[in-house]
Amino acid sequence: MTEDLKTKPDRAASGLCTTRLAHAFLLCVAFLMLPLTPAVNADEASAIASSNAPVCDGAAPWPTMFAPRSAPAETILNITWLVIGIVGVLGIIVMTLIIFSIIRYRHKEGDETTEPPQIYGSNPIELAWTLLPTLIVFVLFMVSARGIFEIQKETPPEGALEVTVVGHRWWWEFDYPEYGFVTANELHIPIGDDGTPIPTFLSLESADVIHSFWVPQLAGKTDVVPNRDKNHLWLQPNMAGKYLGQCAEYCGGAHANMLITVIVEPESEFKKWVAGQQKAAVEDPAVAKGRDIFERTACINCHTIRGTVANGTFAPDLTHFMSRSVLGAGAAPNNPTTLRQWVFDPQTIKPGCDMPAMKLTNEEIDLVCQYLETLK
Ligand code: HEC
Ligand SMILES: [Cu+2]
Repeated sequence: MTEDLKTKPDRAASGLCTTRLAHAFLLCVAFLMLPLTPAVNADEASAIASSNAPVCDGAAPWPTMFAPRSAPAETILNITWLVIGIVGVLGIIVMTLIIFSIIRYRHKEGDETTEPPQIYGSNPIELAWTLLPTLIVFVLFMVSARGIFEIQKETPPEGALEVTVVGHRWWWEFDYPEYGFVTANELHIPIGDDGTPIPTFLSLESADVIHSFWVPQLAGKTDVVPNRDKNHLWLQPNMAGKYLGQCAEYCGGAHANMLITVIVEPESEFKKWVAGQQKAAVEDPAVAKGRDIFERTACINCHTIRGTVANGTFAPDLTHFMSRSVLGAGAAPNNPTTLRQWVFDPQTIKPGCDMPAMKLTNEEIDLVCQYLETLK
């Protein structure tokens, strides 16, 4: 049998050799495209930043990694394009060869008895298509490794703002140790008034299960893991804006409503925001009744309002609750209607969340809401 076939290698050799050669040739082309991928460096990032005054809003209407506005996110996108480019070209080559082979070598009328020629390897070609893919994998490995070294920083960059992020089921706590306050769900970070990028260094931990902090326009995903050393993430936005993110690790019932809002704002505005957050809660005598109800109810076991008896840490700090644009980690916009609905029964806005309906009377709800609305 084999003898038979070996005697007629002509057609096979010519046909398959051309495809193999074509394969090898196209791999070379793909490989040569590698240097065309732009390298990333900090100068470029700041050049982009200074050409875009921070007043312009860099935020996309939905979370996307294809419109990076921060140094680490740019690095990630560049690597992504490189990988997509290489596997795309390889995919096209493979599909073309498959389609070509299907058509060219399909069964022919009157050819029932002969077996197709059996080919045995050619050393140079075997070598080529072993070495080239190895080389491509090596290049991808090196580029990714360089990216990882660039992105991962265990210590804060020079002049960075430091914030501790604590993932909770199902909301985010943001601690600003330098400034001595805690807030939730809306992270404020600065960019220079003239657009110069300012780094922010996040330390991430969890109060319960594994969550993942992901604001795709600003940086890659970083898991927050309970009972373990903190993970770190560094951001260096080059455009102001309100960026959206999402918990990216399934963490239970209300996971889909565990959103992140990052407000990148000019340093002068950021400083004003910080000063506002540092103050104790507003004490407006006009809403004393509502505050009374709040302070006599279990609210204070879960929530903190600085300057009152409420010092719970299980739930979001409400000291300056009205300075946030979102309610329940982005489950709803924060306005008097949604707030009233929330205090009546949070489960109607964020099913599965860890705040129970507090069973207050309508009058009590109105008074508590009037109080909460003064917490600017
Ligand atoms: C058993 C603990 C618990 C009690 C009691 C409780 N809450 Fe909450 N509350 C939570 C949790 C947990 C959240 C966060 C829910 C989420 O986003 O998943 C929350 C969220 C809120 C929010 C939205 C905060 C934000 O930044 O989005 C408000 C407002 C609020 N609670 C008001 C109240 C009031 C008023 C009371 C008392 C009438 C009360 N809570 C009682 C646990 C509690
Ligand atoms: Cu989560």
